[in-house]
Amino acid sequence: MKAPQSLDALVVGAGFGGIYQLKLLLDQRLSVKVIDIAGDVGGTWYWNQYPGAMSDTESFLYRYSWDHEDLRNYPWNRHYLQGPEILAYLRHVVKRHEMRKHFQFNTELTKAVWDDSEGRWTVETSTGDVFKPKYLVTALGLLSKQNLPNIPGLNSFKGDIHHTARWPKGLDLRGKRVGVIGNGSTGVQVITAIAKDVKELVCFQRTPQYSVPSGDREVDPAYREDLNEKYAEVWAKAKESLFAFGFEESSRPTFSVSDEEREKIFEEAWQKGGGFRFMFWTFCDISYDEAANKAAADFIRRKISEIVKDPETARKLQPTDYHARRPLCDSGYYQQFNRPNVDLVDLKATPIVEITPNGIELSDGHICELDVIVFATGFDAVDGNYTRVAIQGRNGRSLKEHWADVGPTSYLGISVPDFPNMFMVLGPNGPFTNLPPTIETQVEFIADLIETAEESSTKGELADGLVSNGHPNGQLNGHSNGHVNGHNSTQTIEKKSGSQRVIEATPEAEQEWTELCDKLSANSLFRKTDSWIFGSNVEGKKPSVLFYFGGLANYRKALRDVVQNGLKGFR
Ligand code: FAD
Ligand code: NA7
Repeated sequence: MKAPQSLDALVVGAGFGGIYQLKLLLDQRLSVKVIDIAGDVGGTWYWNQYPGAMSDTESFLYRYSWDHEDLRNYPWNRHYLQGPEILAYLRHVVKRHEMRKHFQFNTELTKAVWDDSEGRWTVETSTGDVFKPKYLVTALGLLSKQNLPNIPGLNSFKGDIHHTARWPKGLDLRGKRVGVIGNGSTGVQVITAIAKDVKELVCFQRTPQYSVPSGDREVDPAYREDLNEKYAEVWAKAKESLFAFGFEESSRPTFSVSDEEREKIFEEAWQKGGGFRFMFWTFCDISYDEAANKAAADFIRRKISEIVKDPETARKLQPTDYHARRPLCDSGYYQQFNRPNVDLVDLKATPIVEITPNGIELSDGHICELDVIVFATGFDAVDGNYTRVAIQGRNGRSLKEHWADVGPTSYLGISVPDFPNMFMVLGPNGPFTNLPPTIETQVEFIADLIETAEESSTKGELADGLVSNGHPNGQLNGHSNGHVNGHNSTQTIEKKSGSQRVIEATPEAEQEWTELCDKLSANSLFRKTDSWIFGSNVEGKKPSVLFYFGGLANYRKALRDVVQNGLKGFR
């Protein structure tokens, strides 16, 4: 084992979250390192290099808001960003802010143990490096641990098998017989991208999904100029909305308008494009009212039957359950099924029996002969990356044990009692939104917590408020909202022997937050529909509440409330 390296903070994960956390902690002049299993920065976009990988958040909000100059000058030419463009953007940010030397790649956190007497974490890694940080920030990503179903015969296949989240560079599928298992957001993207190039494409679909056009198109220079003028306002508005997708969420119930008007509104959303827009800009009740949901679902089903020429294929592609999974959008998904080289297998009618050396055998005895099998089968989302490694808090109790009975819990999606000075970015029960604005919100809050602990440690007294020092990025210090200065803070940060202070959520705060998240999702049709959003996509995983459904604006209000009330809920 190598000699332990002492650090102020260790950040794990080099995606959107880890990069910004590094930036803010360096600004505080702390000694910080970021480690990642990956070979470079990028997180999601380093791993997901499959053809068609695209963010379906519009380009102007799938980036950082804090570098105002870069926000206006960095080029993007289309309304949506392709995976490689996002990767290039994140590399650019790291270079522009001279952060590269602080990253260590090809390094996995395998174990982290809290030591109460030292007031530090001991972090072990796959490279044998040992780090001893005061603060451990885990930005492990909520969609990053792959879900690879254990289908009998998997290892017998003579061709190539790839999961979309581990796509090999330069893989050429031209002229190949390709099978894609899965038709979520990823499956829809990869199928749409490769259909025209491969010899044969067999799409193995278990549950049909609702998808609407993305509306991707080139950006008009006048649009960009206008946006550049208003960028600050646009971001402020997004952060004070529910989902932060850059449109105003509707407050109009589905049946408050006539049938004709409703059809017109759905059609307008279909033409504009965007899955979240279709669900939340049109009407306010699609996600929780059964009749409203059916109206939206019927509209999309009609569109599918108009687009897909073969009526039997169209029938198979039409979902029958609620439109209540992560809303999808595409660049011509249903159209691909009009190609003569594209076939659809309905796995509910003919399930996979096994993978054979030459392909996939179905329950009716038919073998689909294939050269390549693509698993677009998603992720063990949210807590998957946390329970896979050994993170031990006080008394040697692991996070996995802490979450064993009730499911993954936290306070604010950030902190867990008995895991002191550990802060999660996008941990369980954080907001369900377009993610960069939520990531920024959490990263800034975490930076402010650490700054407070540091200040109080050096001064030997409590800082005069979590964010009262004019932190240039502090989202809660009045920089972006002007409301909170934290001067009434009477926070109770534990003082360790020596001068190190320790912050963690209280058990009561964790319980209250968990109950709130449970309550907020209780009436949602999303909860009644199996998907990764409630942890019901992975075999053997217990479904549970994994998100705060109150929206980003309310989440930010909750954080301000924490600050104004003396770090309420933290010990
Ligand atoms: P990630 O980008 O996932 O980075 C986490 C990093 O942690 C990874 O690099 C991983 O290797 C590393 N890591 C994990 N465990 C360890 C460990 N034990 N040791 C060392 N390193 C570790 N979100 C949106 O808001 N809009 C979209 O349109 C959108 N599209 C998406 C499309 C795809 C295909 C996928 C997979 C996700 C999409 N997302 C989207 C979600 C996306 O994950 C987030 O937007 C964002 O990239 C998350 O950033 P992050 O830094 O939190 O995590
Ligand atoms: P998703 O949305 O979880 O989709 C996974 C797909 O894989 C879905 O169609 C699943 O069918 C299918 N699947 C999973 N396991 C199997 C097995 N064993 N057999 C057949 N089919 C299977 O993951 P994505 O990667 O598409 O998207 C995840 C998020 O990443 C997305 O929401 C964006 O935010 C980015 P099922 O529906 O379970 O019947």
